[in-house]
Amino acid sequence: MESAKAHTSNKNKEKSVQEKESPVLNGAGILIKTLENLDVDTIFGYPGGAVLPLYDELFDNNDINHVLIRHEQAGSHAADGYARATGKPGVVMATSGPGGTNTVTGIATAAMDSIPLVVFTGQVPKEMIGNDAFQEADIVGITRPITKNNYLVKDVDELEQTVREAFHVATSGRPGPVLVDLPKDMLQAKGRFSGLHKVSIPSYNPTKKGHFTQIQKAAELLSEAEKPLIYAGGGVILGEAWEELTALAENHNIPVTTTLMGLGGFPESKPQSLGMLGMHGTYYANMATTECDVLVAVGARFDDRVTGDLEGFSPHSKKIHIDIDPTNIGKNVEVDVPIVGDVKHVLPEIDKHTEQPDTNDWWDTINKWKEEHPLEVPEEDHKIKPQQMMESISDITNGKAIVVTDVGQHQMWAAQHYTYDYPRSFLSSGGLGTMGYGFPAALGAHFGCPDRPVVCITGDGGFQMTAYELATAVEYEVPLKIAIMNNECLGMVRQWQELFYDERYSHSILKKGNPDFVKLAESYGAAGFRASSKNEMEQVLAEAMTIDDRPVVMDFRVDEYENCYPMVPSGAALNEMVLGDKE
Ligand SMILES: Cc1ncc(C[n+]2csc(CCOP(=O)(O)OP(=O)(O)O)c2C)c(N)n1
Repeated sequence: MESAKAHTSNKNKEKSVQEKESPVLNGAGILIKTLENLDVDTIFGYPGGAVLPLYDELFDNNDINHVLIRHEQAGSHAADGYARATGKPGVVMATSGPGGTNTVTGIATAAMDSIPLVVFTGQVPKEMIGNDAFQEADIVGITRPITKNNYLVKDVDELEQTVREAFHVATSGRPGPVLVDLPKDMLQAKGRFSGLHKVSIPSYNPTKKGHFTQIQKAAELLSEAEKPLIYAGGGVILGEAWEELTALAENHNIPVTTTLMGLGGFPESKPQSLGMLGMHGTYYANMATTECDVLVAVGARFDDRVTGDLEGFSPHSKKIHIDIDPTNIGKNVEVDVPIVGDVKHVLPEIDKHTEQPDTNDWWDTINKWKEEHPLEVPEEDHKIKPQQMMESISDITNGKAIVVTDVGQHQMWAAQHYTYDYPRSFLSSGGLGTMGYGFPAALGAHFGCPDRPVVCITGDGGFQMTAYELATAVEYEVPLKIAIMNNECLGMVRQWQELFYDERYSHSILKKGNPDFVKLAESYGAAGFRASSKNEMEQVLAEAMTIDDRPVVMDFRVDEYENCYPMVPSGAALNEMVLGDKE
């Protein structure tokens, strides 16, 4: 056995070896080295006084690509788009005060959709905190409710470990945003970079394996089901469980409906796919949810846009809920079989123990619903119909693009009328519903996946919230395709005002104030096109696809009175859908 003395001397030796090998750097240097060590390849950031030491480190750094965005809100959305497209955490850098507060909408957006972000903010020097110093904001306090965790690093010797912990927390369990606040004097102080990878947080240990008895109960319920349905959410994509989900559905011929966040988690070309459920879900997905006898919720959270009126939500079913976050289970809807665990581990276990349920009659019913009420695409040429626009984009990209949307009617048409066969291909702000998200998130998706075509579907309202990022897209020669569904109004607001407020269009018409989007694009050095008919639109799309050295803005003039259906009115049950204007 090693004596206490020998142990101490070994430890001292280890320490001195480590000290010899670990370089003395300032805090800024330690942070950048740690990021390199964690394989961070891209940062979306904007400089300012408090983070100047960091920007000085970045000046001659060739390993990390710093993308100079034009507004920190856009930076946080870009990092979010990068994270959703790649599965890696998105990284943001902003200065103290307004830099930090500008990231707040992006952090809240990421928190609602469980997206891993690590946001670094500058802070005033430690002794000035609390003095209302120039550009001081309590960003840790401000972001506490919208981050998974956040830190104020006071001691340079704790910086490296804190950064490693921040990445670990952001990416493990149910992912989410983490913020690290960095006082300027700490960034200037000297310390050592160890390069040691270990992170251990005893109080934080997400459960991965589901409980065996619960898995057996779920498999039994599924085996005996006559009308089973899988309801798959964003957790399938976050947990990289798309293959496991496809295997379960195909092996037992179980229909699958996905949430907005889950689109692409199950290939929509497969016969088991019912498309999206919820407020603008397909008729057959919503009917199947209402009529099923066993509902398997996989990485989904029974969000109100999915359930409609809770009283009428899937009233006849036994419910199985698989989620890595125990606080999600039983929150909105009572379930019969809760399974806390990683969907990637749990799904194959359920698959293994499930016997083939008899679903022939169930499929007859579903196929009848599909025939009776498919998603409709109006055929017209003198005006562009939004549904046509999405089908044309789906065709021209062979369903292989990363589609990034803003929020509104176009978001729902983009969800309905593009065939999502691949994960990480539909990026949208689901939980927070953040207008202005789409374009910068699409930029971020491009930086994460430069070889995949990225198409941003946006509204004339939402695009104007972050259109200034055209500067970034032009500077970095990003060949992003931006398709504006231009209905000259805040379409989703107008639709609700038409249907529920007696057509009193209060402050939702944009006509006069809209810019000339073609000239706007050209003024930044981007390409700009306009189309007003289906034929013109298809020509513009074909030309846009050939441009590979700059962004393309396409101003598609769509029918301003088109409404997005099916629609479950707020407060109604899922099967109480309005199917069209004629009703
Ligand atoms: C930041 C923000 N402000 C307001 C809203 C409320 N809102 C939801 S949809 C919508 C209209 C969006 O209009 P547009 O971008 O033109 O898209 P369209 O609905 O016409 O497709 C509004 C104002 C929001 N979601 N986000």
